[in-house]
Amino acid sequence: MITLHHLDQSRSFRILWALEELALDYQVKFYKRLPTFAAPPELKLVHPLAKAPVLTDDHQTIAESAVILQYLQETYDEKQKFKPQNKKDQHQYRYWMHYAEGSLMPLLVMQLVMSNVPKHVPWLIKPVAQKITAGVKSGFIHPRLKDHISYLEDYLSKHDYVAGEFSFADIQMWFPLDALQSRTSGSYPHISAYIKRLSERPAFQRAKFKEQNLA
Ligand SMILES: N[C@@H](CCC(=O)N[C@@H](CS)C(=O)NCC(=O)O)C(=O)O
Repeated sequence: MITLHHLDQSRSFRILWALEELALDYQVKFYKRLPTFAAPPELKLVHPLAKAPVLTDDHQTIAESAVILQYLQETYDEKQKFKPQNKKDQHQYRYWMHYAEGSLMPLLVMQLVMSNVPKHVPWLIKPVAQKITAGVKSGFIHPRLKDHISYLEDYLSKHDYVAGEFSFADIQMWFPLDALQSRTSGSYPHISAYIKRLSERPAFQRAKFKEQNLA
C-alpha cells in the first residue's frame, strides 16, 4: 500500500498531485505543523529528518520530492505519460527536477528566514536584526532572485511545460514558482500563465480538494 506522509502547507502537495495524475490507490497520513511551523516529531518515526514529503510503499521509505516523483513515474507510469521519451526533453526533465530544489528553493527559503529573523529577536536588537537581514536580502538574495526570475520568464515565454509535454518535472517546478509568486510583489506574466495552466489540470484540482479536506 502506498502511504503519503503529508505535512500541511508543504511540498508534499506535489506528491498528492502526482498520485492523482497516476490515478493510484493510496492513503494519506496527515501531519500538522507545530506553532513554530516545524514538522511534528511523529514524522521522525517515518524518516529521521522529519521533512515532508515522505512516501512509503510496502517496505520502502522514500524521501525528497524529486526522488519520490521519479520513483512513482518509474514504478507506476506504465504508459510513460509523465516523462519525456526523447533525449533532449529528458535532459530538460532531469535539469528542472534538480533546479527546483537545488537552485531556486534555497533562495526562497533564505528570503523567508531573513524576513522572519527580526520577528524572533528581543525588541532591543530588532532594529539591528532588521538592518542586517535587509542588507542580506538587498545585497545577496534579491539580485540572485532577479536573475532567476528573468531566466524563468524567458524560458516559459517559449515553453508551455518545462520538458516538452506536461511531465513530473512540471509538478516539481510548480512549488517554487507558486511560492515565488505568492511571496514576492513583482508581476511575472509567463510564470503566472504557467502556474495557471498547471492548476487547471483535473488531477491538480482533485489533489487540492483532497488536501483541503485532510486536516
Ligand atoms: N528538498 C526536500 C525539502 C523537504 C522540506 O524541507 N520540507 C519542508 C516542508 S515544505 C518540511 O518538512 N519542513 C518542516 C521542518 O523543517 O520542520 C524535498 O523536496 O522533499
